[in-house]
Amino acid sequence: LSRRGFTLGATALGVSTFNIARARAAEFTYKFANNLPVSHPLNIRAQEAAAKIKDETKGRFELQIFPSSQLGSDTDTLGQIRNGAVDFFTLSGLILSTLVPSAAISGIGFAFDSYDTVWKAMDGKLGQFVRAEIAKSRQILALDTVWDNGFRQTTTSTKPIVTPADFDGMKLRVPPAPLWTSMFKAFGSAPTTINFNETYSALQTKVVDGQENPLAIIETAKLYEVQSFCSMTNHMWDGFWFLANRRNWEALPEDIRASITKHINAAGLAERDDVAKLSASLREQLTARGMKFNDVNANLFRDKLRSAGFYAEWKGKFGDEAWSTLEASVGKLS
Ligand code: X2X
Repeated sequence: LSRRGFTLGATALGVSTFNIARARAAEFTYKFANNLPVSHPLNIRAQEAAAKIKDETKGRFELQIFPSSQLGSDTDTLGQIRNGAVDFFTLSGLILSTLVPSAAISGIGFAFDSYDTVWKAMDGKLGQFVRAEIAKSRQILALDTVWDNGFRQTTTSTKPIVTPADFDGMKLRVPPAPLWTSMFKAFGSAPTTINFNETYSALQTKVVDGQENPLAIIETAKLYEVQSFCSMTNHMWDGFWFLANRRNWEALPEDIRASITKHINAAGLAERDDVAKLSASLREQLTARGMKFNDVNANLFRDKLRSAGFYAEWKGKFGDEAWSTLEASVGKLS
């Protein structure tokens, strides 16, 4: 790790055109990559945390934030956090499951009926279980606070999803993770995996007719510009693990690690509140932008998953330990 020398060298070459802030180089400059727009609460709270950490470490540590998949798609960035080219990365447990299979467990369809149940599980035994599995990878580790993405809703450019039959044959974008593809096949749709950074253009060019994401993303990523209907399917909860490259994390002095841990975890809790507030208020705002909303009977969709064998299949894939840890938090699932 020659990051320290590199940073000082780069600044020394900057001479007088650089502003004063740049003139005092941080001892450690670490990269945090994520897939969300700067206006999403995840980036707003991460920026606040970065400022607090810089302050508390007296400028020794600088967290450089790269929003909007600037360093690559989620699939690319997962490679970069593993090899240390990226230091921090927020990633859905479902996409992380391509490296740590049990990390997808929180995405089982209709597992959580409320945020209360989500945070009891993710801040409790289920979260501990997955965090330990992530640590076994040796390459990456997860900080304590899981950040919120939200309960996912379905948008389309063609027609609302009212009953499961409306999914029949529909071309939908899903994120690159086996659980997503499996779930949307079970609903009867024709899912295509597309990374988030290519989702807007896939919708715009009608490569796919729809997608599913929480309201905070539909708003901040401006998906309402290319989608007409929003069906409140609430088919799964999704959150972000705040991942660190282990080698780079362990290269930091203890006091800097403590400062990052404190401020990032607190920022994650604040972000949860922000997203919960947005998910309560955005329906009105997105309606004003022209989206047509409808509610669904979730039982019909859960029954469809059940009769397609979705729960039985994934119970077998995750195995008894993961499945019973989930059921201990949310009740019997299948
Ligand atoms: O890719 C998505 O749809 C997103 C932004 O919700 C995730 O990161 C899983």
